[in-house]
Amino acid sequence: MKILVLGGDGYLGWPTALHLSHAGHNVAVADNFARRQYDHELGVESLVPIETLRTRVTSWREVTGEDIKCYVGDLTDADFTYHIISDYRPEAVVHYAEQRAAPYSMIDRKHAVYTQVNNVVGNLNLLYAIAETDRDIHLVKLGTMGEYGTPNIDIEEGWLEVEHKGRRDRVLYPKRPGSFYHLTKVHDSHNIEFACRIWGLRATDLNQGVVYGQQTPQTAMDDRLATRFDYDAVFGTVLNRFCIQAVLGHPLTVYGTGGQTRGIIDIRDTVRCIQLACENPAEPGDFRVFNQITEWMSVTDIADTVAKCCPEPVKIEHLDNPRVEADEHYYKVAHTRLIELGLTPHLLSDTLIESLLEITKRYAHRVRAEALRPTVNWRTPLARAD
Ligand code: NAD
Ligand code: USQ
Repeated sequence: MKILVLGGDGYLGWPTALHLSHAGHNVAVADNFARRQYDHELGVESLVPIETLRTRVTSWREVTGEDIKCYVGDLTDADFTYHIISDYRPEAVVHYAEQRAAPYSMIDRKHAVYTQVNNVVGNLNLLYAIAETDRDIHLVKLGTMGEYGTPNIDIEEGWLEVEHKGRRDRVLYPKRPGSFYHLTKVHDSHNIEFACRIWGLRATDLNQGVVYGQQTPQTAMDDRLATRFDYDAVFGTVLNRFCIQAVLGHPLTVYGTGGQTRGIIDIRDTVRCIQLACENPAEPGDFRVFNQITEWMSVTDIADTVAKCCPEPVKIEHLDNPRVEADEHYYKVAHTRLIELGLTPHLLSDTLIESLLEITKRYAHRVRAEALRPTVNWRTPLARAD
C-alpha cells in the first residue's frame, strides 16, 4: 500500500519508513528538519552520527533498490500539508511529526507555545487535508502513554465504560498528562476523535510508551542508514540515557525515588506496530486507540537492569526530581490490541542492553558530558528572555 510517513527524518520515522519499504509498501516521507534545529539550539548532537535525508534515501536505494519519495516542509503550513496529501495520495498516513520532548516544552513560555502550536496546528491541518482530499485515508497517529498520567485505576485502551448514577456510557479515558508536550497529544486525540465523529475519518491513535534501542534490521544494513540516538537531558529518553551514562562512568541520573513507572517498548516493536496498524485499518468513523507498550518498569528497575549488564561498576545517583510527577504510584495498563493483530514483543533483555552499550562505546568520544545533567525544571520556568 502507499504510506506517507510524516516526521520521516526522526528517531522513529526513519526506521519506520525503512521497515515499511522493506515489507513491500510504497513509502514517502515528509519532514521540516525541526529536530536537527533543536540540536543546534541546545548545542548537542545525536550520539550516533546521522546522514542527511537525501543521503539516507540514496543509500537505501543503493542497498535495496527501493525508492522512498521525500517531501520537505512544515505541517503548520497548510498549503504544504494539503500538497503532500493530494500529490502522494496515500492510503495511510503515519503521523510522527511533532515536537516530542517533555523537557523542551517546559523550558519557558516560548518553548511551550511553540510545542503546542507546532503539534496541535500541524495535526489539525492534516485532519482538514485528509477530510477535503480523501476521507478513506487511514490516519495512524502517534500519541503517548503520558496522556493518561498515573491514575489510581487500571489504564484501558483509550476508552472507558462508566456507570454513573445508574446510567452507563463509553467515554474517552480521563487524561492527566505531565507536561505541556504531553498535553498536545491529549488535544490531538480530542481533535482526531471529533474529526472521526463529524467527517467519518478513520484513525488509529497509538499511545506509545518510552522507546528504547537504536537499531532495526534495516538501519543496521549500512552505517549511512543509522537513526539518531539522543543522550542529552532534554531529548534523551530514560533507558537510552542510562546505557550511555553507564558506558561513560557517569552515575545513572534517577529522578526522585525512581518509583515512577512507565510503559516501554523496543524500537523494533515500534516499527512493527506501525505496520500492523496500517495493514489493519480502522473502520470509517472509528477512532481506535491502542496502547503501544510491551511491558512496564519503574525507573529504579531500569537503572538496576542497566547496571547489572554493564561489566564496569555503575553508580546510581538520586537527583531531586526536576519534574512534577508521582514517584510512587499504582500502574496497570491494558495492551492487548496490537498483540491480537500479530505483534510478538521483544521484551527488554540483557542482549539488547549489551548491544546498546557496544554502540555507545563506539561513539562515546562524541558525548558532551554537561548535557547529561537535567537543566529544565517544571516548577521554575526560565524568565522571559525575548
Ligand atoms: P523525533 O523528534 O526524532 O522525530 C519527529 C520528526 O518530526 C523530526 O524529524 C522533526 O523534524 C519532524 N517534525 C516536527 N515538527 C514538524 C512539523 N511541524 N512539520 C514537519 N516535520 C516536523 O521524535 P521521535 O522520537 O521519532 O518521535 C516520533 C513521534 O512518536 C512523536 O510524535 C512522539 O511524540 C511520539 N513518541 C515518541 C516516543 C519516544 O520515546 N521517542 C514515545 C512515545 C511517542
Ligand atoms: N527519568 C529519570 N532520569 C533521567 C531521565 C528520565 O529518572 O535521566 C524519568 C523521568 O522523570 C520520567 C521517566 O524517566 O519519569 C521517563 O522520562 P523520559 O525522558 O524517558 O520520557 P518522557 O519525558 O516521558 O518522554 C518520552 C518521549 C516522548 C513520549 C514519552 C512516552 O520523549 O516523546 O511521548 O516518552 S510516555 O512516557 O509514555 O508518555
